[in-house]
Order: sequence, then C-alpha cells, then structure tokens
Amino acid sequence: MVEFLGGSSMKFLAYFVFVCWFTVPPVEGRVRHYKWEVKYEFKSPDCYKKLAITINGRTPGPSIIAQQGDTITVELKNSLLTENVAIHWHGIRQIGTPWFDGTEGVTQYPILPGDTFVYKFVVDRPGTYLYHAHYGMQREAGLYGSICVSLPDGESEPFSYDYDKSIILTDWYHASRYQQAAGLSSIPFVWVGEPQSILIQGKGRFDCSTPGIQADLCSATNPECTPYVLTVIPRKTYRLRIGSLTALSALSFEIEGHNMTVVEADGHYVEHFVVKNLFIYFGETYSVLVTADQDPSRNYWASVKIVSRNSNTTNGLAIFNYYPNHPQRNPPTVPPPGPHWNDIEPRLAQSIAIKSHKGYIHPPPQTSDRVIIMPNTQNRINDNVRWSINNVSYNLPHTPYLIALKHNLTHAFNPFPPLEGYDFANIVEINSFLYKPA
Ligand SMILES: [Cu+2]
Repeated sequence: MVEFLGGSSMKFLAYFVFVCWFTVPPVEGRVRHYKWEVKYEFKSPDCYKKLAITINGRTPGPSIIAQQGDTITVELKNSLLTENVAIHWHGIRQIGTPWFDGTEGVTQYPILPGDTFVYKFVVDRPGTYLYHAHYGMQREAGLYGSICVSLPDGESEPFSYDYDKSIILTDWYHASRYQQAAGLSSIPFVWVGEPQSILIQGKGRFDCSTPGIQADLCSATNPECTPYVLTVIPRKTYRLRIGSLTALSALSFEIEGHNMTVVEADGHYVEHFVVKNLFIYFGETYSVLVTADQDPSRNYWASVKIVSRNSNTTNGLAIFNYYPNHPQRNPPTVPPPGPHWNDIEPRLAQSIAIKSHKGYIHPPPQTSDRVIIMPNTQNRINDNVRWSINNVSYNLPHTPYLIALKHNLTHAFNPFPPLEGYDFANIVEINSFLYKPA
C-alpha cells in the first residue's frame, strides 16, 4: 500500500490524520440522565393562583446542563391524568434521532397519560437552547425550561466570564390555555387580550387590587411571587443566557445602569456588540455579558417590557442584587420605563448588528443540488385564516408524519386540495427567480 503513496501523498495522509485528530469533536460524551414527572399544580407565579404544569413541582422545569457531545436521557412520566404530553428540544438538531424531536404528530406520538417515555439524544453543538411542551398550549401553562451546552473540557469560547445564569422570559395569562386555544379557533377569532404579567424565570407580579379579582385567589405577600433575584459579586462578569418563550409578545430586556455585550444568538457565536436593551422574540436565545461595575452599595432593577404592540401589561421586574446587599432590598430608584413600544430603530440596529463571529463562519455551499420552494402564506380555509406552506395547512394527523413516511403510508398526509383563486404558480415563479442557484 505504501508503495502507491509518493512523498507528497504521505505528507497529505499525515496532514489528513492530523486535521482529523484535532478538528473532529469527541464523539463520546457523558450520559446525563434526568427523571421528570409532569403534572398539574396550583401555582402563583405572579401572586394570582391558577393551574400550572410543572416538572418535578417546578415551573420553569429543571435546567439541562451538559457538555457538547453528551447524551441526554430524559425519563418523563406523564402524570397529567387526562392529557398527552410531548417535549420539543428547541435548537437541538437531533442528527440521527429525529424521532426524539418531540413535535407531537410530526415526528412522534405524544406520551399518553400515566405513561413513561425516555427521550435520548446527543447535544452536538455548544450554546443556549430551550425545551418546551409541544402539545396544545401546554407551553403557556408553564411546561418549559433551559438547555445549556458548554464546550468540552479544555476548549474555550471566544469570550470569557466568571459565572453564567439562564433566564427564561414568558408572558403569563390568567385565562386557561383551553380558553385561549378555543378563542383562536373560533369564528370570528377571539384574542385572549394582553397578558396579565411578564414572568422572569417563572416570577412576576400582578396587582391583586385590580378590580374584579377574587381576594382568595391573589395574595401580594405570597412568597411564590417575590421578584426573581440575580445576585452578583462586584467586579465579576456574568454570562446571562436569556431565552424567550412568550406566546405572542416581543420583549425588551434591560438592567438599570448596565450595558450588555451580546456574544451568542440562537446557539451561534456572534461578533460582540453592546446594547442597553436586548430585544428578544419568542423562541430566541441570546447570551450577553454583564459586568457588575456599578456602585455596589445598592441593588438595580432588571426590567422587561412588551414592545411592537401597545400593551398595557405592567413591565416585568427582577432584582439585580450586588452581594452582600439583601437580595430582596428594592433598588432606590424608579424602574426604567423601557423603550417606547413602537420605537423600531434600536430593534433594527440590533438585528443589523448580529453577525457570525469571525472565527466561526461556516460559508454556505456555492451551488445547490436541489431547489426546494416553500411559499408561506395565510389562506382562508372554511372561514378560518390559516398559515400554509406550499398551500397546505397543518392538520393534526392520526399518524405522525415521520412514522407515516417510514412505513410509506402516503395517505396519512391528507393535504388540503389546492385552493381556488390562489395564485400559487406565480409565487413559485417569483421564488424560483429569487433563489435560483448561481
Ligand atoms: Cu420551540
């Protein structure tokens, strides 16, 4: 064999071995096992008592903390008694394990009441991700949490910090999620209205003196609704992993008197840029670095405001607590009001500032093997307005699509017939023109 390899080939082989040895990430990581029980419990995350879905008694659920290449196993018992459950691992690519993606009706069947199911998948990229329910509107009832994947030992990121912390932002409605869902599918459509509060890592505050609120359901002194506290040591730098799982609210997050340096967006390292307000939309995650470099004799407000819609929801507030001040000591200042809801300039500036970090650019292929066109439209179907892709709107199938595909059950797809008066061909043409490979 060696005879066929000349000097330069040998060098190439040596180089190839070297490159593979040093660039292929370690395949075998550790197995991280989680045991979860999902059930309904009365919770008062914003002082108002209502049913929430918890994991091991908590909402948000336990964080999944792993290193790149680790295998996550989640043994989930569905104790909701009368409802199915499915968990989607948001941002995890599920390479080789699409059946563990947790999108009920698409990749797998949901977990039936009383059943236990074991999800098993590899977290192959470092970064900040989320998990959330993917059955009905269970996510809005509190079934969600964070996934934090760090680099393997000995590898470093293109920034440094002393500690990290995950924070999930959500909007919280007092109406049950059934009421919300029934409104969405009613004709005419009924919107549940503005959320009653914003939760920061599962904690918010609703004004119990609001007229019409039943006194025994709302208590301002309930310890469940004390503000979320982020304790920091003066002069240390913190990586805040911020995710949003709101139902329908764009948010602005800020920490009074502190700038934030954005270093990661949706699991990708980005060129660093500094913001006063971080704008975040549902399903997104960011990592920002914050240094505790202000007067350490007091605490500061962290504030979350709804933007892009003129909402009357009170801003969500947390306490940015400088150790050793008392964690629940209110800052001496009025909380920052946040940007005006329709001030689009800083939002646009943030979007424009997001660029792949120079050391982590993966250029797309120069040409494509195949062009797939997916026009995304809103169609009127039986007096309902429904989102469609390629003129097909999603209907919950009896057989999950991935299973139908595997068993060649093509009738299980049951697409809507092409709609009359819909200029489908023209859209295809426009898209072909725009996306024709070079
Ligand atoms: Cu998601």
